[in-house]
Amino acid sequence: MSSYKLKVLLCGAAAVGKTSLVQRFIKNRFATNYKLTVGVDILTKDVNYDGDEIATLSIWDIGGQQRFEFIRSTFYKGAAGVLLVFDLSRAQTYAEIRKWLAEIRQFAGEHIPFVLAGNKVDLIEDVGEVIDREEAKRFAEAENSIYIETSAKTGVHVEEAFGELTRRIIKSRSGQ
Ligand code: G3D
Ligand code: MG
Repeated sequence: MSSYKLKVLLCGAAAVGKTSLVQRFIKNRFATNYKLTVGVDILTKDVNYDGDEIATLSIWDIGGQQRFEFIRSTFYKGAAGVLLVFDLSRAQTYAEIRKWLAEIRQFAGEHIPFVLAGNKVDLIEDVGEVIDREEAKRFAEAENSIYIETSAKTGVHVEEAFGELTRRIIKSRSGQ
């Protein structure tokens, strides 16, 4: 039986791969022709942590157009943790991370656990390095987080990103 029910948010600029990451995580597939996220999708998945303990995540995936005040308060309310995503092939999406983090902390609480995900790592061999990945790692660590490079396309590190977030949420709750 699951002892934890955790609301987890996907945050980050449009088209960084938020919906693709959650689809990969939940259905283990990469869909190339789904619709843009409209409104908020809430998907549920049980995650193992710490041996045989189970947490139930409800993962909130919001469309880029939906970030208006009225929905924003509902989105952030009661959130336990955030997967904060940028796109390793577009520097601007990394530049916006600090703004996202400020908003997350304002609406969801100063100490909310998050994992910083650099998604589309599969594209680096084509487009080269457009952001300083060491700087991303240092930034995450300075903000009491961890930096993980993912690909919703190949599936690399997607389980790890959600798993690490779950562990960090539970650890923060048990006061360790
Ligand atoms: P969003 O939910 O953050 O807005 P989406 O982003 O999940 O809708 O993804 C935006 C685009 O990036 C999609 O392409 C999607 O296929 C692509 N994408 C997402 N994750 C990855 C990844 O890890 N690697 C690669 N190569 N592409 C990815 P389209 O062409 O449909 O816009
Ligand atoms: Mg989406």
